[in-house]
Amino acid sequence: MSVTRRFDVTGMSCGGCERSLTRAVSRLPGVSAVAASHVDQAATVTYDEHAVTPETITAAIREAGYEPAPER
Ligand SMILES: [Cu+2]
Repeated sequence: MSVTRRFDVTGMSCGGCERSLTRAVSRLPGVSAVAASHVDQAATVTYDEHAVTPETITAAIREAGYEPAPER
């Protein structure tokens, strides 16, 4: 089943950051949509919760060079 979840992310400062984060997260199997906003300091991700976990998504965000907020 597909879920949409908002991840708080710090460190994005422009559209280029939004694109690189979007590219990094979109690459993950099970992710169907990503909308990153440096203004909101957040990324909204739609994913299949049986194919990918929030932990994997936050790891991809961190690998891309941005800082995801801790899981709540
Ligand atoms: Cu940037």
